[in-house]
Amino acid sequence: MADRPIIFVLNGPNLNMLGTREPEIYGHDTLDDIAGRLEDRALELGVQIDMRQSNHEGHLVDWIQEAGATGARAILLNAGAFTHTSIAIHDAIKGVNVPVIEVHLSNPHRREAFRHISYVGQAAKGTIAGFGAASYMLALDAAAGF
Ligand code: DHK
Repeated sequence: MADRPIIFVLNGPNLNMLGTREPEIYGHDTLDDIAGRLEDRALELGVQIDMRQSNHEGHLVDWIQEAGATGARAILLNAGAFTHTSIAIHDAIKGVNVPVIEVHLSNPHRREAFRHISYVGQAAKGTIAGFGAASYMLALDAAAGF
């Protein structure tokens, strides 16, 4: 249904490797598994998701701008390691009038010190982290209420 509000679900570097990448940290679900569950939940919530992944920082900037230009309801953003490095993504979030929920499978604050800084979190409306694939589901439930 074309008129359901669109929620972008943007995923950064190495998240295409979910399922086999450090499963003790990121779990066994693939990104496609997560997308399937989000699609089902989106139907129940009366929204639709547009889920994407890229290993390239500029793609994430482009997609955040696109979400703004097309009037997306919200963005769920797991920027992967760019979370901790990217002022460009921080600025892109600030530059659009779309609420962003920062999402992480793991809890970066329990991990290495270099993950304790989040340029995404400093621009986002809120953060959900540490619940594995359920972090995405919790974020979708929150975003559907915006
Ligand atoms: C994913 C990554 O790829 C890491 O670089 C972040 C995040 C944490 C996650 O838990 O989803 O530090």
